[in-house]
This record gives sequence, structure tokens and C-alpha cells, in this order.
Amino acid sequence: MRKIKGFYYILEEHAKHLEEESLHECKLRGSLKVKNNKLNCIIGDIVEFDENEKVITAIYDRKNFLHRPLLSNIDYIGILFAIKSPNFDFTNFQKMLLRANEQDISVILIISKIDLVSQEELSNFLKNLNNIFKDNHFPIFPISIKENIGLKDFENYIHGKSITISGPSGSGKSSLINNLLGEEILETNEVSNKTSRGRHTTTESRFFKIDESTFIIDTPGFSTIEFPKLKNKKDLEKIFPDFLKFSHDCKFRDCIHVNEPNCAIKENVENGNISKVRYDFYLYSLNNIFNN
Ligand SMILES: Nc1nc2c(ncn2[C@@H]2O[C@H](COP(=O)(O)OP(=O)(O)OP(=O)(O)O)[C@@H](O)[C@H]2O)c(=O)[nH]1
Ligand SMILES: [Mg+2]
Ligand SMILES: [Zn+2]
Repeated sequence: MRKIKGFYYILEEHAKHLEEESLHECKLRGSLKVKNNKLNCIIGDIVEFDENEKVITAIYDRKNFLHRPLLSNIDYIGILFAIKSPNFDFTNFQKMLLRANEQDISVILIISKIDLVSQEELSNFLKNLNNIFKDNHFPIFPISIKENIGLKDFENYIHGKSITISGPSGSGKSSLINNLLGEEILETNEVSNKTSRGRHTTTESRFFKIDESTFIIDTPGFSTIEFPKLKNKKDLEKIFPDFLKFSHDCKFRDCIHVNEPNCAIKENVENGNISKVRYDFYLYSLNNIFNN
């Protein structure tokens, strides 16, 4: 559930309590260590441990793992942005989407603090979002912790799964997790008035158990997100799945949809099937993924 300076904190199977007292503090058995390998044992791992010796004795095969933050056995990446304070950032959201697609993990978009806008602003915002991301199939959950909107729907959706909550500092990640846990376990902090930015209150990634089969992971808010590193232009289709279905109609098989003639992607941008915002972000990404 937690890792602090060489100590691993394990929640026993079927343990009810969520708090520190019910976690077992262990070290990792020497034979399980590969020198200088960050992947030896990571948050999310399912392990066996010896209660007397206080050591982890076995690590089970991982279903998957994320690099940033380093986590394993995740079903969903919950990307959480506030609609306002700090403002929703389309570029950073799309960067996060690339990273999730690269790792083949399903995305859920959570839009928090909807109490800060009017009904009309919210519905315009959602309309715009659906126009930009027409062919991206991720569910969207507008929520407000302050006014208790959308939280039950979100909780029902993630039941039985493990979900990490990522997003900018101050967007309300820890607040959401406290709400789901029904306890103020995590520290939260106001967004700075001057800069409208969060204060990086959370500094470690940490697993929490909501019920017998549901886990949620708090993570530190990011300030910058890197583009995924791709070796092959062919891999672009994986991180831009919304372009995939059109790109089969491009004249050239290795079309990268920039200057080629008879490019189906450019045609679909023109006739409105692909949003201009998405295509502009694609061009911007190309530059960053392959020229750095
Ligand atoms: N108005 C409003 N404020 C909220 C809501 N959810 C969270 N906040 C406020 O947003 C601020 C930041 O919340 P945190 O939960 O600390 O944000 P965080 O994403 O965990 O931030 P870092 O740990 O710095 O990454 C706090 O002052 C919360 O009270 C909401 O639904 N509505
Ligand atoms: Mg936090
Ligand atoms: Zn093309």
C-alpha cells in the first residue's frame, strides 16, 4: 500500500481497517532484490510476507504496471481535472491520455469542482469536450465534493477495480479519496489565490482500500508531463486510437498525416469528423515525440 525509505507497508487480505495501524511494516527479502532496480517491489504488488521476520517473501506476477507514478495492478487511470481553479488544461489532459494509451490502461475522466460554474457553463464545457474527443471512448464523471454531485455514480463505476487518480496539484484528488473513504485521512490544501495553482500537498503515491474489492491510489499532482517516447512511427496509432479507423484510407501506408497527399486524416479534419484541436495536438506531439 505504501513504501517509505526501504520499508514496505502491507495490508493483509480481508483486513478491514484502512489506517496505518493495520498495515504490516516489512523489508524485502534479500533474495528478491536486484541491485539498483526500482521494480523489485512496487506499490500495488500482491505479496506474501512473514509476520515474525517482517520480510516480504514472495511477489506475485503483475497484471501490469505504470511507470509514472510507479504502480502495479491497475485497472483504470482516473484523470482528474477541475473545471475551474485550477482551470481545465486541454494540452495536459491530452498528454495524459497519450501515456494511458501507450500503457493500454483504460481512462476515466473526472471533472471536479463543478459547483464553481453554472449549469450552462458546465453543459457548454461538456459539449465542447465531446466534440473534441468524439472517438475516444472514455467515460466522463462531472463531480462536486462540496455539493455531493456525481460521487455515487463514480463509486459504482469503479466498484471491484483498482484505480489511480492523477491530475494537476490542487484539482481535488486527495479530497475525492477522503470522501470515498468517509474519513479525512489525506491532507488537502487550498489552491493559491495568487497563482491559482495547487501547492503540491501530496508527495507520495499511496493505495487505499474502499471496500473488499475496490482500491484507489492517491498520487502527487504533476507540474509537467512528458510525452511518451516512441521508437516507431507506427506506434502513433496506438496512442492516437481516434485516428486509427480513418488512417486505413490514407493513400500511403506509412502516412504520418502531415504533408502527404490523399491523407484521410487531413480530409476528416476538414469535413469535421476529427476535431481541429485534436489534430493540432497531434502535430504538436509529433514534434515532441520524434525531435527530442
Ligand atoms: N469548490 C470545490 N472545491 C474543492 C472540491 N474538491 C476539492 N476542493 C478543494 O480543492 C483544494 C485542493 O484539494 P486537494 O484534494 O488538496 O487537491 P490535490 O489534487 O490532492 O492536490 P495535490 O496533493 O497538491 O496534488 C482544497 O482546498 C479542496 O477543498 C469541490 O468539489 N469543490
Ligand atoms: Mg493531494
Ligand atoms: Zn494520412
